[in-house]
Amino acid sequence: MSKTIIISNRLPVQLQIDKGNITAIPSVGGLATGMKSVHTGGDSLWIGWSGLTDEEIPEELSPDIDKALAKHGSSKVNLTAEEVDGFYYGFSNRTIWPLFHYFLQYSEFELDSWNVYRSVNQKFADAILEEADDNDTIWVHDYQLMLVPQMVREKRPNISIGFFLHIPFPSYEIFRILPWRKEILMGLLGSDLIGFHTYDYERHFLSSVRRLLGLEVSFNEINLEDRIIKVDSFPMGIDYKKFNEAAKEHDQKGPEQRSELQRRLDMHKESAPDAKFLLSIDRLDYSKGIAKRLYAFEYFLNKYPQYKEKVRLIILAVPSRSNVPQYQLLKKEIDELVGRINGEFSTVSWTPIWYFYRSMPFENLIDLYTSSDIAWLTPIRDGMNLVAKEYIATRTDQTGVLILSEMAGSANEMNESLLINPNNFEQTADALYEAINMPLEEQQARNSILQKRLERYNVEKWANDFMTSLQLQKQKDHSYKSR
Ligand code: ADQ
Repeated sequence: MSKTIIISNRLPVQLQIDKGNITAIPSVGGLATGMKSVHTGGDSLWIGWSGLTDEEIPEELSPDIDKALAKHGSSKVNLTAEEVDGFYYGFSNRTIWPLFHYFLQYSEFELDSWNVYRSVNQKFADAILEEADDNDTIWVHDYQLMLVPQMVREKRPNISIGFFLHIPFPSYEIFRILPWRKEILMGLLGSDLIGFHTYDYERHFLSSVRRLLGLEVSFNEINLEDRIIKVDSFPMGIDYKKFNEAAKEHDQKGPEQRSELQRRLDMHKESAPDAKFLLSIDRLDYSKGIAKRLYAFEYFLNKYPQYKEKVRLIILAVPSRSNVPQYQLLKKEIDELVGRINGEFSTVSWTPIWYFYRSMPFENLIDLYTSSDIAWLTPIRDGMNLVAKEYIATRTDQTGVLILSEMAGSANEMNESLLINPNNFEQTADALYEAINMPLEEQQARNSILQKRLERYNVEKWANDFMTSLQLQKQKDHSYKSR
């Protein structure tokens, strides 16, 4: 029987070792959340890093860890602290992440971390090669593993390999800056199918292939030696049912079943029924535009002072990559901005910003989504942005307004939201004004269209479309070769 091997930097579970006890907790983040519904059957294996370095895993516990992971259909790639440093914090998050999100000034080009990236990609490829049979299907995920497809292809010329990039693929003018641009392209071209969230990313990639490698590209197919590689866009959806049903259950909870957070939110609603909750949820990342959002909020309060004491901004920022200096600086900047704005505008009965710097359990995410009148998401660049989709899915009475940056991949499918340019504070402040004053019927009309679309193009459909396209591509490639 053939199997599917999913491969990503992190496994869908996170390990914690406490006094010899091993616990596995589900990971936070777009990919883990999205693939959960795909990786459920017994015929798939997920290979990735466990989140603990070799130094952190006591040797005697290693077999128990393997067993705990096997229960989740997972297998770990072992990485030393030095490898994690060069591969993950280094090349992935100090070179590729900023460059692909157009933050050129943050992008570092270190030969040493490139070398570690290459050798760690080889480790992942070796882990696949150990498990894979020729008729298996390999699905490689994301920017940390862009060399893996070619490394696997070298040893298994006929195996089926798909690659999906979860972040933007930048325009040729940006991508060409990378010293190892050809190696990255060749790494990706080991795949049979390369998927992106949007048509624009697909177009940028094809243009780089044409201009940097001089390869023949016809429509969305690339000819490389004796293979045809297909490039396509697959906008990732969410587990719509899970969010929608959780929100319905939430609606039915009596006061005693409500969480502490929900009770507090209710109390504030009761004391000021006209006040609006604005919500923003992101990993603490410069690409998410949290600082700009705070400046825009300050601008809004100055431009529309009648909304003082009438709006409250809830910021939920999930700690992320805190070993990378840019992220530490950003944390400091946001802490200071929140402090300054609250200091400037607070009254005895009103604090304009509630700021949580932590990960929250699913139940509390639902509390926040369902209690917020407006979701305000302003990434400077974002591959997709699933939070926007999750917010809409939880609006069971179809009220609520989504204000979304046009730089998020999801903006392409969410035209019924209020789309803004996050660098334009005037426009953003006006969108907030419009959202606060939008009639209920208009909110419902917009959200009912959005909900239908999200329900149809859910994450399961995304994964199935990708897998079907990969199979078709493989068949096409076989018949091309046997011509
Ligand atoms: P991320 O940058 O992590 O993903 P996003 O798509 O918004 O961004 O996904 C975040 C996920 O984490 C959401 O499912 C959300 O519910 C969850 N989450 C956020 N805050 C949380 C909190 N405080 N506690 C618990 N859970 C929280 C990357 C790309 C995106 C792309 C995804 C999927 O950067 O552009 O959409 O991959 O491809």
